[in-house]
Amino acid sequence: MSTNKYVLVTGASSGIGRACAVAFAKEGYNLIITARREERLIALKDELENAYNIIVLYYAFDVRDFEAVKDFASKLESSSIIPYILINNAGLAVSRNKIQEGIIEDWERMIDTNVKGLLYVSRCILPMMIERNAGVVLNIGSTAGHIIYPGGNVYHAAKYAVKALNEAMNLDLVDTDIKVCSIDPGAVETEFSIVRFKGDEENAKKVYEGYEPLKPADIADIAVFVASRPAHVNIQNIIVYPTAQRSVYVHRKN
Ligand code: NDP
Ligand code: 8X3
Repeated sequence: MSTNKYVLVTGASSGIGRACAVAFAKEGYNLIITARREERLIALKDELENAYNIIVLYYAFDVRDFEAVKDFASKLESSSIIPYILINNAGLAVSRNKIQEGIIEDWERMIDTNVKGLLYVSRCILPMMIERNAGVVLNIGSTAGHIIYPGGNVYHAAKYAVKALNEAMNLDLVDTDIKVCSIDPGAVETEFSIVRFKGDEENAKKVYEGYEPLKPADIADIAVFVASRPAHVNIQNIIVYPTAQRSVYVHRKN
């Protein structure tokens, strides 16, 4: 049965964001799903509305485009739709070059999406949530925001920034009832590595060989758990690795 509350998920067309949409739909939440690939959003809307008898709104835009984000937020506002849960998930890594060999465009995609995109969406949506004085922000950070591996440089910088922004958001919202948590996974098998290796599926597959990585649904379970704690309980950070990964070390069989 619908809770009448809306969950806004950025990056809902794939991976962790898609799994979060499915998990919250199962809990009876209505959804606002966003990403750039509109056809995937439409297919997800159809699937979830049919399966769970909820309302799913979709908006296709690029989180790097502040005008598009503003326009999206004002459409919600003019329909009096205020997200109860905001999942800042849209993000990516591009390449694993050393800094001295880095590609500027890749750096800009990572910083603009993971850091500025998260800020743009938060800047436009938080005022509505503050006015209602309720809700939960889930920032999808990464273990890459806690420890560095070779070639990760700018992706790490972006995810360290997400860690900083999560802490800052907690402080900035201390006089509200809005809770803020960064969920920081290690390796999750999604399209992440295909994007990182620019469509090279063979190389992407190797990232997850010889051990059992996390699944997107594992992260979505955690998101539902964090969001469903009592009002006075604010889990501010969760770090989760596959059992075969400790820190940057992955134990692969064979
Ligand atoms: P996927 O590539 O499967 O999904 C990424 C999602 O982000 C897609 O829905 C994509 O949609 C969206 N997205 C990317 N760029 C933009 C943009 N400019 N504007 C709007 N949406 C965008 O990867 P994951 O599910 O793995 O990644 C989700 C988050 O989880 C990211 O923040 C990532 O850093 C983080 N993470 C991932 C881990 C992993 O091992 N997979 C581990 C730790 C954290 P579209 O292309 O349609 O716009
Ligand atoms: C994505 C996972 O292992 O590249 O944040 O840091 S990893």
